[in-house]
Amino acid sequence: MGKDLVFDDDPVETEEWVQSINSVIENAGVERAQYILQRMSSKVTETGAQLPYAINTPYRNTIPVSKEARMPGDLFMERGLRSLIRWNAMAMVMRANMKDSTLGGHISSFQSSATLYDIGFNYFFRATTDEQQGDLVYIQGHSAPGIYARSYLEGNLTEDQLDKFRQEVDGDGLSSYPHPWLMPDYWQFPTVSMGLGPIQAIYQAHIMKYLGHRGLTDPADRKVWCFTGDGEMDEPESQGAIGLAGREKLDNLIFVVNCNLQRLDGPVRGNGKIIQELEGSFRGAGWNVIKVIWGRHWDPLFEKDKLGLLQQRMDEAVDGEYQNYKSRDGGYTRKEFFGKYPELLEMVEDLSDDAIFRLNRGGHDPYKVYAAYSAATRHEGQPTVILAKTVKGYGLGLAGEAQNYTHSVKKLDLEALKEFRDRFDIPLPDSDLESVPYYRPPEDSTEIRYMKERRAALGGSLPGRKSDFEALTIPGIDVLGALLKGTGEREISTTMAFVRILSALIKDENIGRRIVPIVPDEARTFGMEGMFRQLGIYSAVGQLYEPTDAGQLMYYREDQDGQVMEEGINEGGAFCGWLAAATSYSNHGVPLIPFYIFYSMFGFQRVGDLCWAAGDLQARGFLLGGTSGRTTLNGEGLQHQDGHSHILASTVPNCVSYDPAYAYELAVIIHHGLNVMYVQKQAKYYYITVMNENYIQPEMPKDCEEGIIKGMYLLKKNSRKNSKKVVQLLGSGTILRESIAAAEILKSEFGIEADIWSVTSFNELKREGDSVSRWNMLHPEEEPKLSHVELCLKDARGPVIATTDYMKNYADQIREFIGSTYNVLGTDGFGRSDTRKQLRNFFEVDRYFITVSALDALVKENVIDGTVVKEAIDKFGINPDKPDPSLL
Ligand SMILES: Cc1ncc(C[n+]2csc(CCOP(=O)(O)OP(=O)(O)O)c2C)c(N)n1
Ligand SMILES: [Mg+2]
Repeated sequence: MGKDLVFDDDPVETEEWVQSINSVIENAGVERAQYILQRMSSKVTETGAQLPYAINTPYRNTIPVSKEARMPGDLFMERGLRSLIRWNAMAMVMRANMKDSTLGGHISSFQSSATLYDIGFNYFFRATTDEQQGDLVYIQGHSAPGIYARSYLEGNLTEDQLDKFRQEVDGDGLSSYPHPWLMPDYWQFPTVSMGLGPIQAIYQAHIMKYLGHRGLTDPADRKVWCFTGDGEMDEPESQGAIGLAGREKLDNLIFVVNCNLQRLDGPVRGNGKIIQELEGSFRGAGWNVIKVIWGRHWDPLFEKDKLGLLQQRMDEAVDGEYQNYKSRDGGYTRKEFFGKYPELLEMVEDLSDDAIFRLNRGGHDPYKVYAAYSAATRHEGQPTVILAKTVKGYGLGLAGEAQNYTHSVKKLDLEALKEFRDRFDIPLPDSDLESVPYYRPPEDSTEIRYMKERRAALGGSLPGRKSDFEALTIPGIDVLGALLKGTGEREISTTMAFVRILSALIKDENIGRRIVPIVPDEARTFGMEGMFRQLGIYSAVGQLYEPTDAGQLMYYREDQDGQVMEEGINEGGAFCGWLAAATSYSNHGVPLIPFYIFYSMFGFQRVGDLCWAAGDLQARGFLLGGTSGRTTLNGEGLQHQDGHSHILASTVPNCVSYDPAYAYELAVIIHHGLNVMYVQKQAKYYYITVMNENYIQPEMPKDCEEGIIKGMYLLKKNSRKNSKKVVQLLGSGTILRESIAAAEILKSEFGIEADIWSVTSFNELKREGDSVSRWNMLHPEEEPKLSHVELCLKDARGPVIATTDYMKNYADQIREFIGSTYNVLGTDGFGRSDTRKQLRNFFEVDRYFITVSALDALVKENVIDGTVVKEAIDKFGINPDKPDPSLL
């Protein structure tokens, strides 16, 4: 690294160099100066030296005063309105906690970002109207009170509603954080799980470009704004996809990082500088970086800083010290910051301690923020990140401005309230303060009119979400007719069946173009490479090279209007691409049908929190968990074999999940899902597992569609009337085939008849069953209803044995609805690599274990004697002391 700038052993020589570059700037312009510096730095790097500011610029604003776009509005009016927003935001949190101190809420985060939002709302964020598609704004989750407070002033929320902050159970309360599920006409994006906002915003911008390139929308200069905290930037999701944004040149994307230098517990980078660190990361990823560090009160001091000493002091102070300057007072800052160099002390000798304290940070200066936003919205060819320095708990003064505990402040005592009121000129007398009332100027006041005019000029109020969309025309199931007929002698997997379904749907004239196939570098795994040439892989720049397989039928074709989204090895990102496409009906008014196919092990397990957010977002689309099943994907071993994704899928209330065994089941489910989501417009999304095991796909039996959708249907009735030795075998996924084989063994070896049920979804059976039980409990005097499982098994006899390639819990969920002995076989424990046959024996889900379990169930029901079980165990060569696979 270069020498510390403080120790200059030849200031005269340094000054000569500085003067030379100054004269180049004056005579030939900045670009020429840049060129010369580039040549010089290139020369120096020949020696192997690392240049100090290769990626970072000094700790000052990126936009020089001379280049700042001028904010056109009324500074004082806006400050007044902002102060009211600050007050009301604080009041709503306090009032909720006065009612019940467990309700919680945050005051300090919004106080630090009030100006950042205000400038956006006053000048930049456009709403959707008949004429324009609005901007999409991801709001920092715990700044929600400030957004509600603005809506209140704009007249879109009432005081009653503000008083129901965080009290949602009885109706129109306001949700704690942005949740479209709970406020579907208001919030667009759930952001409060740190990191999910940034990664979603990046893919939102990506999909916006995709839609534009494919001619499905005209994105014009629509923007995606993402507000995030500096602490939040530590989440891998926050920065994990910034490379994609740079590479894809997403100039429709603007990040605003609220750098208040603090997170929940304390400083984000006490010993360093978060802004400099983020500058390096984002610039390295190809972003346009705009630092907004200092407010305009510093400008005259910079003017005086001929020697660069002020800059040097700014560069050397660390964030922990910057936090101290704001947590204490101007006298402290004079001594500790300026006091380090006598020249700097002299520079501020005319300033009072108060004036020093008021030397503002960039993120609190409307002019500086406006200039940054203006530059960001005009910047082409790169995404922009604005790194705005602020103070956490700005204005809280006594109550904890810039203190380490600031994040958790939920109330102000009377003294602090008075101080806050005075600082922001809120027209409330002392006598009113105790109850912390809201304050809204009269409807016809100049303030309210000003505020409304600003929004009217931008198309109306925000936030606002559109729930409705024009239903799609879904073709009849006959387009999937080939899948319903079975494959004759040919053995194929359900994955292959899925690819056929997808190909058939893509050919449909109504919905074909709206289908978005998404893969995370796994298309070949799923046999989808044919789509590369047929549909093209989306690339914003087309294809700048000839692919090595150009001569082949299924070559790797990239295209600007390619339909397939090949997102690389990035399940989180690919999922967010799916999410953006799955919510396009709301954000673009264009319903899309995204199919995201991935290794099922790397879905819910990997990006579960995003799957939860997808429910909140009311995403519509299909997730396909490929190569699923703990024993069906065999050779890949422990980290690949999924025996639990269905259990995780069941935790998302509006995710409908299926584990089909046969191609026709898959076809029926997908076709039904299309109708549910895009015709009936139910807010659901689908998770379906598909397998890589090849077998003959049979023709669809008659009248089973309803059962397939409900989760269970009778595949084959083998039991005869009056026979006593009968069992019911339930199987799902490929393991259904083991149940079928077990039925044959039971019949031929033990004279036992087994009816076979294909269970397409234990999750759906459980949901429906619970809902029926609940109804029965609450309607004790009415005829009890029967769940689907009960209805199916009403006339069936004998014990029930369920087997799946998932954990036992998956099938065990329906125990309550089974009237007889219920044995469950599943694949609990860590997977390992081996043949399918070996694995199914290891996990005890093969035909022999199903047979043993069926016999055991008949013993429990006193139909046969225990010796028969022993006989079977011996016959199948099962070691009764075999270790328990769930413990290995
Ligand atoms: C994934 C996740 N982890 C933890 C939290 C809890 N949490 C909420 S806000 C916060 C601190 C946020 O700090 P920062 O991002 O700097 O935002 P600021 O409030 O300072 O603007 C934390 C840890 C969360 N909401 N999500
Ligand atoms: Mg912070």
